[in-house]
Amino acid sequence: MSKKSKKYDFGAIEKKWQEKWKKEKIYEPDLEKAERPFYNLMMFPYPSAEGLHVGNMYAFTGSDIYGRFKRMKGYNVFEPIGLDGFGIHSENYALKIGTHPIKQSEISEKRFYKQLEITGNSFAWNERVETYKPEYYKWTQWIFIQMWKQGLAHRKKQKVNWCPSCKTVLADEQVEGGKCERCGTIVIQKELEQWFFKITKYAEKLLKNLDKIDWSEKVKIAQRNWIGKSEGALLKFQITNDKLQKGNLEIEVFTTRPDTLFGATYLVLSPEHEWLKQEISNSKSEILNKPEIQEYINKAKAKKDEERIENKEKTGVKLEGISAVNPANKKEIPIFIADYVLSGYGTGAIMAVPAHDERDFEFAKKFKLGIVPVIIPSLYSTDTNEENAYLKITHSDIIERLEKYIEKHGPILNEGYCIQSGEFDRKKSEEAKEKITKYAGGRMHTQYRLRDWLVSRQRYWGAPIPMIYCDECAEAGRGEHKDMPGWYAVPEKNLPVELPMVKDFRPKGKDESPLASVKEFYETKCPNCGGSARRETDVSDTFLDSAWYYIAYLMKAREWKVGIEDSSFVKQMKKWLPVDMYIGGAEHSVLHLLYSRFVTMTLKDGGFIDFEEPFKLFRAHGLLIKDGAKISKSKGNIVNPDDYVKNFGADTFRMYLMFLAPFEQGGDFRDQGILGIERFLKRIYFYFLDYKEIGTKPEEEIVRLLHQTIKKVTEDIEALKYNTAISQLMVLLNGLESVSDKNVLGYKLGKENHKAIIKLLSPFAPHLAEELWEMMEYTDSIYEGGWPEYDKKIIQENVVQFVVQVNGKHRATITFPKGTEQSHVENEVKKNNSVERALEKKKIKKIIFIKDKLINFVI
Ligand code: ANZ
Ligand code: ZN
Repeated sequence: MSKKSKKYDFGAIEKKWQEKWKKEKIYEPDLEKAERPFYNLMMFPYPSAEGLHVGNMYAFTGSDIYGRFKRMKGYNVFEPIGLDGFGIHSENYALKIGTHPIKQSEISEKRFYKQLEITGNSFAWNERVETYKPEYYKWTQWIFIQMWKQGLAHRKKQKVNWCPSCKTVLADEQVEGGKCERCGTIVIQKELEQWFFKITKYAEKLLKNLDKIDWSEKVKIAQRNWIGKSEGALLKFQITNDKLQKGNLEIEVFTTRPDTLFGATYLVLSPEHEWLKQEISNSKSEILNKPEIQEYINKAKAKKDEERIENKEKTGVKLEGISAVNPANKKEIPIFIADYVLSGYGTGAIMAVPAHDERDFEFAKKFKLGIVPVIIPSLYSTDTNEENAYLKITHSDIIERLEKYIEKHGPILNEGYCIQSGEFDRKKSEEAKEKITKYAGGRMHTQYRLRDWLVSRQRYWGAPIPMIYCDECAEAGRGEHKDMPGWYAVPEKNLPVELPMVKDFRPKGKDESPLASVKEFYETKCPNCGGSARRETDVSDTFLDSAWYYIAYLMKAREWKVGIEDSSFVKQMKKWLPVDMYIGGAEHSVLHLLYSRFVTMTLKDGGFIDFEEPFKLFRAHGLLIKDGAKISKSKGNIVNPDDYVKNFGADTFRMYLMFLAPFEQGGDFRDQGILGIERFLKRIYFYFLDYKEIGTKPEEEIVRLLHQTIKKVTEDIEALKYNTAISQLMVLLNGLESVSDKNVLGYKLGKENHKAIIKLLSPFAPHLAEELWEMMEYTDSIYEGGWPEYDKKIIQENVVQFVVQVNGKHRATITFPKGTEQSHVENEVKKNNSVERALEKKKIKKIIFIKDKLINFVI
């Protein structure tokens, strides 16, 4: 029977190898003994019952290719998988379809793992973890307690984001463009007491360490922006009127431009400013227009921050009856409240410098307030001598010109030189910052935009926060932290605090969790006095679950028998952590990726681990697009990977996804493209099926192509440019098939070279590669003997380095194929910049050409 009649039966091939991999546990490294550990991690998925979508598969495949490549290179690769099933996402889904989340999570889990099995990833299946299992969240709770012990967990009352649909508070990071990240409902503000983690204490470290880690630049930028470091000053302005005694009342502002203080012509408070609140309720207040102010405050409340910042039409109300004193020039200036000043940033009050700030300028124009320029950009001077130039610009008509300029073009935002600033005139604004701050009795201050992480949720489906509140101890002023009387952590030996089975798990919307109506749950004993006490009934944000999962996989490997604090676990963590390669979505830049870094830093400071950055290398993959939109349910362009795997095979589908574009860029999903990859894999299959060993010496040309391919595929995988690695494999196959005597020449490559070809293919199409290896009756394993190496000499053999001279002087060295004609060399080298410059467009008198070596232009 002719072999040709055989078909590429991917279904049978893939099933066969998946079973074999599972049975032989070849993707389970020995976590204790591994000599070359490589932790290859893909971002924790949070599937609901909708299961794996093509976006997950895209991410996982890209990560798996990298892991397989490292494995072939001789590393002991650990590539675990699990799922983050706690949280609003899963809970909302359970609510929607009317099953209990405990039950729904079982269904989703089964379905998800089953789907994953057919994708052919080299997962370490034994170490699967799920965040909603008590053995897992025991440690989530333990981490909460460490935060508490380190003084990083605290309760405070403040305006927080509230999703009216999910009926819970949300962290700043979970609000996207004013909407709930989970359900898309517009988020409102509520004043509530909540649990926070003091991530702000780590702002500087989170920022600085970014320079030390190798991460996708766009993610670093997003984190830098989110942390939002501003260097400036805190300045105090006295409040005054005829009756008020000077010096009693002060309002502090934060400014990044203390150099402009002499130009501050009014003060603005945010409508939520604390002092204002007191004044409104103070019957002896000097403010004369309280009702008008109260009305403005009420209106501002309803507006979201974004709206307030972006609003072109500035609004505000002047505080009648009082004014402030500019601490630099002692001039009295008016005070306003306006919603363009936010309460959550800086001190919630600003000094307004309309000549140099856009928003202040708009406001000043509308309310007809003074605009005093105090900075002049150096570009105004025409004289190169700074002193002379300065003399000219301080001339009064220049100030007039400056005022006119600002009137016409708006504020001058750049730094420059101080003018109209008393003794600071002539100083560079950069230098003046500190000096003016000191002069005005202020202090330099660094401000971060980052706010503390709100971690409590009024929901059911999460890890209960392991805290206990005792009324009696509170009244007596007892507690584990002075500033939080009555609060005690659950003793660690009593962990986990199990989430009880509660029939009615729906969020109530009464600012509390459904657990708050479950007596059996919340009634407990005070760890301090033994009296009756109440458990915290909020659960923690699911992002706390996923902040430490990279450690959980290693704990699961020890069957949860060791804890993070166990000395016997330290060795294992040292060996495997931090993670060597992490791949995931950039949409988690300020969620998971920031939280995870923070939690890791606190574990380091707690003395449990010896690194402070969890992921040495992080690469963000791109997004899959279909019909011009990101693939998502709301866009109605969902692609179910199961169908494609069934119809085309996992190998084809994997390779197709990776062929779309560079992995970090994402790609445009189109059905037609799959057929091309399917054909390609078929051709490879039949190429090997027809293989006959021929004893003659391999053709130089085809060996070179192979070595060029090894080089390209190796470098491209390293750079996650899987698409061009795949196209190079296509070029290789074309070469193998198209050399003159199709059925002979390619095969002349010999056994070792053919092994190399299969290995190059294996990260992309792992099942087919194994099948070919077996078909060829190679007796060693495909994983032995390492990744193919290329020979530099073979690649370069037919190229030469041409020395290019102009009048005998070396100008460039340029590579050409051996034997290139003079005319071609001449044309090409003239395009080189330094050669072109040396020739100066002059007439060439003579050309000396030495074949494969040198070209010299005489001009
Ligand atoms: C005076 C000034 C003069 C300012 C000037 C800017 C330019 P970043 O870089 O974002 O930190 N500001 C301070 N607190 C604010 C708040 N709660 N709401 C709205 N705006 C606030 O910006 C800091 C600058 O934003 C501060 O410096 C302040 O305006 C304003 F020529 O003070 B500046
Ligand atoms: Zn007590």
